[in-house]
Amino acid sequence: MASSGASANLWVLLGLGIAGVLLAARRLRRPARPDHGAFIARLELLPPPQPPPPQAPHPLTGLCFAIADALHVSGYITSFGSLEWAKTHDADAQTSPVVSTLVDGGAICVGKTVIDEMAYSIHGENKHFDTPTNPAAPDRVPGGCSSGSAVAVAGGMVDFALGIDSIGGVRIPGAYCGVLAFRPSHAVVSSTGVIPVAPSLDTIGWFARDPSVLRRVGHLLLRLPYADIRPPRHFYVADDCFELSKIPARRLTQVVTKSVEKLFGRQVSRVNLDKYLASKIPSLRNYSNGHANGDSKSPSLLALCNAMRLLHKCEFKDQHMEWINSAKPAVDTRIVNNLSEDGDSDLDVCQVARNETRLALGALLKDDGILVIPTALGCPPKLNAKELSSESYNSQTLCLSSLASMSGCCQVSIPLGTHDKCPISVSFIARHGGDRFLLDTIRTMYATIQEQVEILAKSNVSSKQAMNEEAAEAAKEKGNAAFKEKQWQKAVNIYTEAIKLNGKIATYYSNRAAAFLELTNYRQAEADCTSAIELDPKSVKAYLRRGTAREMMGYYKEAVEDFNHALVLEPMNKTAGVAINRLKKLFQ
Ligand SMILES: *[C@@H]1O[C@H](CO)[C@@H](O)[C@H](O)[C@H]1NC(C)=O
Ligand SMILES: *[C@@H]1O[C@H](CO)[C@@H](O)[C@H](O)[C@H]1NC(C)=O
Ligand SMILES: *[C@@H]1O[C@H](CO)[C@@H](O)[C@H](O)[C@H]1NC(C)=O
Ligand SMILES: *[C@@H]1O[C@H](CO)[C@@H](O)[C@H](O)[C@H]1NC(C)=O
Ligand SMILES: CC(=O)N[C@H]1CO[C@H](CO)[C@@H](O)[C@@H]1O
Repeated sequence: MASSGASANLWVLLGLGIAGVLLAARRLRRPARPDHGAFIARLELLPPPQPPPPQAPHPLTGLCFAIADALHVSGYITSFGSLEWAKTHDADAQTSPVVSTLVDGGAICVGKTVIDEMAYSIHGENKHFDTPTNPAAPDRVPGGCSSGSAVAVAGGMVDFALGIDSIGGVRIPGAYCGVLAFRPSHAVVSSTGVIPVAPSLDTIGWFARDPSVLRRVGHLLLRLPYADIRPPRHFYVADDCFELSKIPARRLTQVVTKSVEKLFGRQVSRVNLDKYLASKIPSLRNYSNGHANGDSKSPSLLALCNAMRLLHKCEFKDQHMEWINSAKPAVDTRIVNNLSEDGDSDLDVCQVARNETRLALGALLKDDGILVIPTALGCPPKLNAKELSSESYNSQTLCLSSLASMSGCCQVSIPLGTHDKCPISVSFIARHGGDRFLLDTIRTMYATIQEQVEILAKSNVSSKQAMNEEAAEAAKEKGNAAFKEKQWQKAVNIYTEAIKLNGKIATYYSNRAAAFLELTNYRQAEADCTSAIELDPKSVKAYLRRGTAREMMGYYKEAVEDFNHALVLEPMNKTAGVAINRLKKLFQ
């Protein structure tokens, strides 16, 4: 009994020690926050009772959702991502109609989520409320402005969430957090009861993990009657846009190409979008000049992006400059500085460009076409990275998002698994008004796309292996050449490379053993031969070489066994026979 008491004490001590280690490890990490810091306020808006049968239950029954804190809820102060804004505004009297529509449709609204300060940026960082943690890549930004909504969906806290998207505010956090993100056509979803950012670009978008949920929410918000699903007929992959991406283009496009082939039996078409737009948006022909990156490879896209940024800035100023002036020290200096840059001279050109862009994409896509582009440049930047404030990161990211923002077309960002451990995605764009077609297309294609992501991930592993095997064979040839030139040490080094690339080939070990024999390193030679024999028990050379190594080290008995084994495998081998005779004489 005494001993069992002692061992119980030991277990307690061990347990304490492990707990101590765990505590220490936890302290090193960022303190865990409830809900990844996605929420600003928790609330509960409950749906009305179900209608009595035989009427159908509410369409969103069983789903819960969150809203970006730019949408009003009666009785709550909307913070607009800024403590100062919250301090200087009263609680709202009216709930935004989009929110009421969803609640009336059967979904429960559970909270308001963090957005970038005044919904101005695309990064997802917020000093007032702290940056929500990206569940898919905790050391990277979640993307903005609707960061908290994307995080709430990615972290599984809600089924879907609303965000606002002017210059990418739903699409970018969707891409960075690895969830589906939908930006509807401009002005098809009511933005009443939502704080405006830049009205000619503003949309209310939504996030979901499940394409059916994405579509059900869409049907309600877009007030779509149910109708037959129309299959897409044309997919246009914008090759030049994929060149902007830092992810290998094939990793993104192959999944789409294969899925389209499998589901619709069609090939995708390739377009150079920049060239196409150059001919279709004459108003912007000179617009990329005189701006930063005027020598860009994508002058039309850059012009479009510059036009979008100008509209965004000017309209934002119209909405909020007065308040900013009254609250200045409490507003992020980066916002204030950006707003004080250049004049508003080209605003008319930008307005015309919006119309031209919508016409251009409408003419390309018609009723049944999908444009395929990357949603973002690549991995989300690391938290606090310098990249976030670099002009090239911002302008290239916004080039991609300006297509839908400027044309008013609808866009969905689709997660495509991970690359270098961070989420990556691709986007589908349909013409303005093609929202239902786009949502149907995603629901039809989503499972196949994810299947192809899996297949690609596997084939990539095997192709990596194949590449290593090839490289190992090439190294062996080089090793043999060095051996022929009697460069023993060099040969050893190169065979070592080959073994590192592919450790499963007996010849590499056996050849290195030959070089070790020349270097009179018998112990290594013996070890390599043993490895070679384990991999290939019929390697006569390995037995002969090990026999030689053992003979040189004075292990005659073992040496004879090796030579005998070689003779069994190759009865006529003179080298083996001669060696056995030599050793037998030694014994006599
Ligand atoms: C673009 O610039 C060229 C010469 O620099 C000029 O002739 C042309 O009118 C300009 N186009 C527009 C649309 O401003
Ligand atoms: C853009 O198009 C709309 C309708 O198609 C029209 O009312 C508006 O005047 C156009 N704006 C410009 C700047 O051309
Ligand atoms: C994995 O896939 C990517 C994208 O298709 C490609 O660029 C890369 O070379 C592949 N890796 C290997 C080892 O084949
Ligand atoms: C003995 O076998 C080895 C390995 O197969 C071979 O390289 C060598 O030429 C053979 N020697 C003779 C004399 O047959
Ligand atoms: C969001 C935005 O426009 N940010 C810009 C603010 O100004 C700096 C300096 O000009 C730019 O680098 C940012 O991209």
